[in-house]
This record gives sequence, structure tokens and C-alpha cells, in this order.
Amino acid sequence: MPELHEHVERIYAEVARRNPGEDEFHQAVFEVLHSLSPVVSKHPEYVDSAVIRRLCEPERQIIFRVPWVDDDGNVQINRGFRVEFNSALGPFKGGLRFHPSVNLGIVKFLGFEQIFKNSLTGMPIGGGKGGSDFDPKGRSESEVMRFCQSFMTELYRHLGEYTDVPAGDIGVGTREIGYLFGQYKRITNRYESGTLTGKGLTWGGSQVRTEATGYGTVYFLNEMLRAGRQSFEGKQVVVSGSGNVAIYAIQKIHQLGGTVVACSDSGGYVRDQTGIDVELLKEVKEARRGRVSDYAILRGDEATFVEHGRVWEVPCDIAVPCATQNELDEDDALRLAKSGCRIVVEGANMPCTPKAVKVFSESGVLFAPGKAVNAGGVATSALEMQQNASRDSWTFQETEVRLAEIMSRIHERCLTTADQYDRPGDYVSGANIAGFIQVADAMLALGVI
Ligand code: NDP
Ligand code: 2IT
Repeated sequence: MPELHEHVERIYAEVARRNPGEDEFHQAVFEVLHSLSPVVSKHPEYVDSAVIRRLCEPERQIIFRVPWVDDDGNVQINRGFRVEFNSALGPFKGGLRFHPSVNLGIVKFLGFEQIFKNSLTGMPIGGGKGGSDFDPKGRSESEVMRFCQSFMTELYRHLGEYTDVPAGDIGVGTREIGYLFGQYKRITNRYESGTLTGKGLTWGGSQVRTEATGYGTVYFLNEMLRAGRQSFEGKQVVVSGSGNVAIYAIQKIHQLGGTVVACSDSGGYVRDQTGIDVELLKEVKEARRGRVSDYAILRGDEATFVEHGRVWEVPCDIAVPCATQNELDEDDALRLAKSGCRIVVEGANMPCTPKAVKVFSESGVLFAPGKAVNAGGVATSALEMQQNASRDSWTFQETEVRLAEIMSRIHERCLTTADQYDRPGDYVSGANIAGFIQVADAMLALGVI
């Protein structure tokens, strides 16, 4: 890796010092700052106006108590977060994550990434993220509802279609968005559709939002293959996770002619050499809220479940991590490269560790980062906001065409920008620099705020 420019090195040291213990946030900042070294050399105006330093400090951080009563009558206390990171391009926009691992550092890393991702979509949305350390696993329907209502009872005052617009992420899907929206509507006495995205189709949601992150990931991958004069035909793919992003990535890969031979959850992975049966996977994960081990049982002889196994053991041509941050480490990367994997794209946010990314670059594995690859989810959220604002709703086909166009534009922007900064084919630099410049120029125009 080339050296950090002196200015960004100082900023990184300041971020590390002022945000102690927030390892994932440091990791995300380091990666972006690293890409920005050549930009700073060319554009002193970003140094003079402290744009990068301001970008690293959230505009507002909200932490709140979420008390609720479980089915046994016990009072439970969780912690809620919303980090409103940057609103230079539009209202804060980004998902809510409900998972026991959620803490301020995780929410800040996700919010920071979201700034550049949202900028790359070319749509008028700023960056933010939120969530809670609430664990929905094993909770009843009414416990999830009571939790969501308590969470929104505090958060509602910070939201609004012109202010901050949450959506889903890990542990938050249409069901949770429904309870959150219901409570927002009740407290405010306003049917403000544009305040949350990922809504159901009968109450203000957009076609394709459910599929958007997975589909968009595969559209981006398809652009990478096309740029290398290849296609999905005959390609074996491993996808990690089996949640919203993974399921629709698998579905689109199959539609385009590839074969997904394995997927996973936190209990292990399932290998299915003839290709994951996505309808069965949807039934198990979406309808029954089950595990991939249940999928393996129902699928019969075709499938093998490897308890606590690492899915990256399965040889493949393409790997698509779609579960969580830092789920693919240096050893996994070495194993993938050795088994013949040629392309890795991040469906999840920051799933590959920095050492894994280094292995990819040294072994000629083409790599593309989450903030470009998985931007189709938030882009379709912006399309949902557009439909809400005009009280319109578009067909599935129309919406999917727009998503495909957006992904193709993001891909193009990454490559063009990488070329401009003498890093041809480097999707990480391309995404970070292109995302940064648009936000930075808006921040310059808006003055020191
Ligand atoms: P889901 O909750 O639908 O699914 C998450 C999947 O990842 C599950 O299979 C889950 O397994 C697995 N997983 C989650 N945390 C862990 C962990 N700590 N260790 C092992 N496995 C884990 O979430 P999504 O599919 O929505 O999100 C997946 C990733 O994609 C996240 O990084 C998210 O930030 C990112 N993303 C999501 C977008 C969206 O629109 N939903 C948009 C852009 C990015 P288990 O059930 O066993 O926990
Ligand atoms: O990480 C992400 O981009 C998301 N979880 C989706 C955010 C959104 O507002 O749709």
C-alpha cells in the first residue's frame, strides 16, 4: 500500500484518539483516508476547509434507552442508537440494525460508509445509520412489536422525510419497519410515508426494495464480468449469509446463469452442488424464520450442512460475502485464492478484513467494495422516497430497470475515477474517491457548518 498523505495521517490519528475502542469505525475511516491521499495532493481546498476532518465527525449522535416488557412480564432494557453522520447531499439516510453485537462503534462505521455509498448512487441522500443491541432471535411477534414501538417512541422526534429516513439492515425487515412506521404514524398523527423506507407494498413501499440489495449486487458483478468479457455461464459462486441480501443475490445469480453452490448463517454452511434451491431457502428463512440446517434437512441428499464450518472452504470462481463485517479474513482469502476464486464482491458492509483485501490484490483476485456493490438497496430506498413524494407507484419492471441503470452507472463511475487517479481497475479507490468528491464539493458550497 502507498503511504498515507501527511494530512490524512494526522486526521486518522485524531479519529483513533477521539473515538477510543471503536475498532470497526477506525477500520472504515482508515480505508477511505487511504484512498484519499492522491485527492488531497491534487486539491488543497479540501485541506484548507477541513472537509475531511469534518466528514469524520458525525453531525449528531443519539443514544437512548429502550425499555420494554417481555412475554413473561419482565422489564427488558436495550440501547438504541442513531448516528446522523452527514447531510450535505440530502436527509440522513441509512438502515437500522437489530443485533446483540450493535454498539456505537459499529453504528459509526456503518454510518460513515453510508455517506460515500449514498453519494455514489447519485441520489439526494445524506448518510446515517442506527440500531439497537436488541436480539430478535427467539422473540415472539408481540415482543418484537413492543420493542419496535418503544424504540420509535424515542426516535420519532429525530426523523422526517426532510431530516432523517431510516430503513432495514440486519434483523430489520418489512415486519419491523411496519411496527416502526405504525408507531411513528400514531405518535405524530401524520401518514408521512417518506419517513421510513422498506415499507410493505400496500402501505407505501416500493416494488423491488426487498430484492434490491441482492439484485443490485449481482448487477454490479455482472458489469465487472462484462468489463472482463466474461459472463455468469458455468461460474460456481459461494454466497455467505442467508438473509435478505443473500437470498436475492442467489436468485439473480441463478437468473443470469451462474450456480450458487453454498450459503450460510451463524450456525454453519450448507453446500448444494447442483445449486441452492432459492424457493426452498426463502420458505425456510422468510416464512419459517428457520436456519440453513433446516434447509439442508428439507433438501435431502443434494445438500450437506457443515455445522460451524467456514463457507469459504467451498471452492468457487466468485465469492459474495453477504452476512456481516469482517466475516472473511486473511486465511479465508488465501484459501479462496488458492482454490481458484477470481472475483470477490461485498454484498455486506465491510465483510472482508483489510488483510483479506490485501491478499486479493496481491493474488490478482478482482475485488469490489460494499459501498459500491450493495448501493442498490439504498438507491431503491431513494426511489421509494421519490414515489412517496409524488404519491405514485411504479411497476416492478420499471423499478428494476432503474436499479440496473443505477448499478451500471456506479460501476462506470468507479472505473473512470480510478483511471483519473492512476489506479486503473482499483474499485476501492474509485468508489471512495468518487463518493468523497461529490460530498466534499457540497460541503464546500454549504460553508463551515
Ligand atoms: P439479515 O438479517 O436479513 O441477514 C443477515 C445474515 O447474515 C443472516 O444469515 C445471519 O445469520 C448472518 N449474520 C449476521 N450477523 C452475523 C454474525 N455476527 N456472524 C455470522 N453470521 C451473521 O440482514 P441483511 O441480509 O439485510 O444484511 C446482510 C449484510 O448486508 C449486512 O452487512 C448489512 O449491513 C448489509 N446490507 C444490507 C442492506 C439491506 O438492504 N438489507 C443494504 C446494504 C447492505 P444468523 O441468522 O444466524 O444471524
Ligand atoms: O447498508 C445499507 O445501505 C442499508 N442497510 C440500506 C439503507 C437504506 O436506507 O435503504
